[in-house]
Amino acid sequence: MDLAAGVLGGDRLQLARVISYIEDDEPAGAEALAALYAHAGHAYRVGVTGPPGTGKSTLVNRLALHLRAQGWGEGDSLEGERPRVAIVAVDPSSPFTGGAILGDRIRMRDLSGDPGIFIRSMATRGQLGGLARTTADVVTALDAAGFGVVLIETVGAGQAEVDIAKTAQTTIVVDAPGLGDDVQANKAGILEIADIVVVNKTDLPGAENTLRALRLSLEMNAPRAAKDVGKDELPPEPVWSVPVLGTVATKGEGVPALAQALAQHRAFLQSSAALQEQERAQIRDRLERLLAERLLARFMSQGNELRIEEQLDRVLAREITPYQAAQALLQAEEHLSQKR
Ligand SMILES: Nc1nc2c(ncn2[C@@H]2O[C@H](COP(=O)(O)OP(=O)(O)OP(=O)(O)O)[C@@H](O)[C@H]2O)c(=O)[nH]1
Ligand SMILES: [Mg+2]
Repeated sequence: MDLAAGVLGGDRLQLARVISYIEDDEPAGAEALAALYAHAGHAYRVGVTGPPGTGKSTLVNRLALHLRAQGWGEGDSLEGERPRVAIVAVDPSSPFTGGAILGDRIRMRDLSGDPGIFIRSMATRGQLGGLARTTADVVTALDAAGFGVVLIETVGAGQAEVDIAKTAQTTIVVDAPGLGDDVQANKAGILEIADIVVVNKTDLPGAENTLRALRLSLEMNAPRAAKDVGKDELPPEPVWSVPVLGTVATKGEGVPALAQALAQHRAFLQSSAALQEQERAQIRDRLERLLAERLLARFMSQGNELRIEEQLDRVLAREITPYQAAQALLQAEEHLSQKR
């Protein structure tokens, strides 16, 4: 049984199996990935993130339905294309309960039966760093399986979301009115990763305020405007100005406009060199993480566990700083490897 061939041939069961192997860190997962990697790189990867409960799952659900039924919308190069859509819901905050699971059930009801849609939800197993890596691998498998769009939903507003968003080409940050200042997306700093901002639940009171506040913070943090670029310099790079869109996901309102904004952002990426640069930066980031992980694992396996404990004791006693401890450990390691 060749798993990779099954995935490439459109076998959903084999695809689900490969994803499970990837999640469980089974060698069969790595083996399938190695065979699938060359076939990936065609999907449009879209991250959807934001504070809990803002309606991300509902929105993703509607967006998937819209793309399947109507495609991207008018006025762009992607017009008429009705992509197959894969949804990956990642829930770093709550392994057992929470929105990903609930959202999944709603999706099952609305989206099941369409072979052009594939849904997978993933809960935390182990570290968040591991989750970001697993997500990237799952997305690769879906990409190789021929899904034209992969929507990656993450809950929350922390580093895990930022890391997972690094897998995406376009990142949508979903906010909602009435969350209170402490959870508002702009306060949490995730606006920085947004290519498109959505204020969902605009049927609720306070929507206008939220829209206005977000537009204002984006304006203040906007990259230098074209007018600031010196006249003698090279022509200015095209600048993407982040749109702030209102939606009512439960009714599908604003979803066509969101699909169009996505198509526009993708066209923007393709027209500039941004897409290739982004791809290279994302792969570099992954490579460095893997290297760091493996170097640390190797370091640990060479009997350094005890030495680390010793250094830890000294740092705890404030005899040395963590920097000095790391330095001492590296020196001991170099000394040993010279003797080996
Ligand atoms: N009034 C209103 N309610 C909405 C809208 N969109 C979603 N909801 C409701 O908001 C609640 C949360 O929706 P979800 O789609 O699960 O939100 P989420 O952001 O995926 O939630 P987590 O994954 O738990 O962070 C549900 O009860 C939805 O029915 C909307 O546009 N207006
Ligand atoms: Mg959700």
